[in-house]
Amino acid sequence: MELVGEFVRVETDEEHSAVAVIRIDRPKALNALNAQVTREIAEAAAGVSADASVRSVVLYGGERAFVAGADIKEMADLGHAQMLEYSRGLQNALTAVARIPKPVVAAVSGYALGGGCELALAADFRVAGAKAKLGLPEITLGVIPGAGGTQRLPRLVGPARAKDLIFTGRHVRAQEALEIGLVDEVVADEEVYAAAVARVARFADGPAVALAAAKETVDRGLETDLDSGLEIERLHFSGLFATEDQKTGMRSFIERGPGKAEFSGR
Ligand code: DAK
Repeated sequence: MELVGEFVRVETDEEHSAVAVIRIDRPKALNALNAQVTREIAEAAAGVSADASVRSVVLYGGERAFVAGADIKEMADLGHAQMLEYSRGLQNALTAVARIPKPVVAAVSGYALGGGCELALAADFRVAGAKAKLGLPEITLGVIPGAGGTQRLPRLVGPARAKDLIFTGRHVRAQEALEIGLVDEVVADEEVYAAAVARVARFADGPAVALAAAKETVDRGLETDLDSGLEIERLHFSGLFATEDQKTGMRSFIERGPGKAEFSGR
C-alpha cells in the first residue's frame, strides 16, 4: 500500500511486498511529533491495519533519529484546557499503532526520546542501532511522559527501572536498553532497517488471523487479571476454529508432520 503525507509515508519494503514501512520523515526537527505528524501516524496506522495485503509493519525514522519526542516548540505555550484537547491526538495515534493487528517492529536509529520512545514502546519489538539513544527526558522539561511512557515502560522493564528512566530523564544507550529489555536486538547502525524487516518479514506467510489473535490476547491479557486473561485466551482460541488456517494447519500436521503448513491468512 502507498499512503503519502507531508511527514509520514507508508511504503512497501523493496524485497518483502507484505511488509509495510511507516516512514516518519521530518528531518529538520529530528522527526519531532507535531500535531500534523501525529495525525499522519494515526492515518498510517489505520491504513496498514485495514489493508489485508500488509502482513507486518516496520516503524522507521531514518538514520539520524527515530523520533526525538513530541514537538516541544509546538506545545510549550499551551495552557491546561488546550493541552486537554491536544493530548488526545498523541495518545490516540500511539494507541492506533499499538492496536495494529499485525506484528510491528520499531527500527530505532539515533534518538528515540520522549514521545519517540513511547512510539517505539507501542510496537511489538524494538531493533536498535548500536549508537541509538532512548529515554524519557520529559522530567527535564518539568513534565512527565504523556503518551504511554509511564504505563508501557514499567510493563516492559519493571517499575524500578522505569522509574529510574522517568525520574532522571537520562538517555539510555542501545546496549543498556538491550540489557533491561527496552530493546530486543542491537545491530550495527547501518543494519537497523534490514534487521527490523527480517524480524517481521518471517510472519508474512503466517496465519494472519491467529497472529492478530495472539497479539491481542497478550496485550489485552496484560491489562487485566489472570482469570479474565485466560477467558480472553479461551475465546480467541475457540474463534480460530472458524478460520481456514486452523484447518490447513492441523490437517498439514496430520498428513505431513510439523511446520509444513502453507497458510492463506484467512
Ligand atoms: N521538539 C521540537 N524540536 C526538536 C525536538 C523536539 N522534541 N528535538 C529536536 N528538535 C529540533 C531542535 O530544536 C533543532 O531545531 P533547529 O534549532 O535546527 O531549528 C533540530 O531539531 C535539531 O536538533 P539539535 O540541534 O538539538 O540536535 P542535536 O544533535 O544537538 O541534539 C537531541 C539532539 C535529540 C539530543 C536534542 O535535540 C534534544 O534533546 N531534543 C529534545 C529531546 C526531548 O526532550 N524529547 C522529549 C520531548 S517531550 C503528550 C504525550 C507525550 C508527550 C507530550 C504530550 N500528550 C498526550 C499531549 C511527549 C513529550 C515529549 O516527547
